[in-house]
Amino acid sequence: MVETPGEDGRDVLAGRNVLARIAYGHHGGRPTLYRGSPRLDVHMVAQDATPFTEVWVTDRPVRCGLQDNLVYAEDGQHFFCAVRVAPSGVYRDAVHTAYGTAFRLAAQRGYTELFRMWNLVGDITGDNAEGTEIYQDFCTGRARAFDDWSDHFDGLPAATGIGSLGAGVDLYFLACRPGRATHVENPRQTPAYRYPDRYGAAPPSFARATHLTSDGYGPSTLYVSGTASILGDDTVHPGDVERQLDVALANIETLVSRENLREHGLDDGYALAALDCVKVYVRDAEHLPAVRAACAGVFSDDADVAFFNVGICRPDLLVEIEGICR
Ligand code: 3EB
Repeated sequence: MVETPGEDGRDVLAGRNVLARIAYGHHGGRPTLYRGSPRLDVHMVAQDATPFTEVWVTDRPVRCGLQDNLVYAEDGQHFFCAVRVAPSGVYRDAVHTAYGTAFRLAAQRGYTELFRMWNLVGDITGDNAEGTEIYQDFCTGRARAFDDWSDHFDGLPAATGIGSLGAGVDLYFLACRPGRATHVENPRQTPAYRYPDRYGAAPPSFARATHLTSDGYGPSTLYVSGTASILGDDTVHPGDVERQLDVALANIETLVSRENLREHGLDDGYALAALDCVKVYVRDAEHLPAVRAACAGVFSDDADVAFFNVGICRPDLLVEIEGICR
């Protein structure tokens, strides 16, 4: 469902319709409608690095809408929504409202199965105006929205919570009709929603992965959340990017394995080499060459792998990885 477009920016890629575009580039901005689909520009790439556009496509006709800082699109089976939360001294109320508005729209239209979310947070480990870490401030607002809507949505979906180069928060997510999603945890890691409160007043609202059964067109798919060097709830190997990368990869390997998916009632199972649409987030630019080299030996030559030099949600985490198995 993800592709990298050509330069012509047409609405239809290889005969398919665009559900949404997310431009990982040199600047951010309000979400817009562009040639009949939502478009979100996120400031995730420094001036000297190459931008990258993520495109969600579908064979079904797409309808879309724009209201204030929110865009959405639907194809009858899938729902995409993006919201920009403007830079602010304190984020929890604005994030609560942004997620609440988006959840209401998804629920009203019958897309009650959330399956993948991204949260791009400016100055993620910096302090807000009250001296609380911005990531923790964000998590509080998000948790309140999930709490409000827990009767409408079943469980927490796969997610990424990562730094951006801009200010403010960009969030986007995908949902579908009920009955297709299974949320997956990792035996090597404490579920994030059960992290102890020393990591923040409200725990992060996400699952380690979400499995989506086929809608009758494409294959079934496993969406792997942002995964870092965390065992239980502890960061391991602070200061050592290569060992952190090994732990993150081992976490994903266990997460996507047949053995773990069977524990969740699923038939599938994947190897690391099946991971595609990979995003690798690296905190320190000096670590990029080593991380790129190590990843080249792990992911398939056919996989799309994008690298980003951005903040990560704990100051001691140096690298984080997400992807999709089909
Ligand atoms: C972690 O495992 C690392 O807040 O949505 C990974 C994926 C992380 C998603 C989120 C945070 C989020 O806790 C950080």
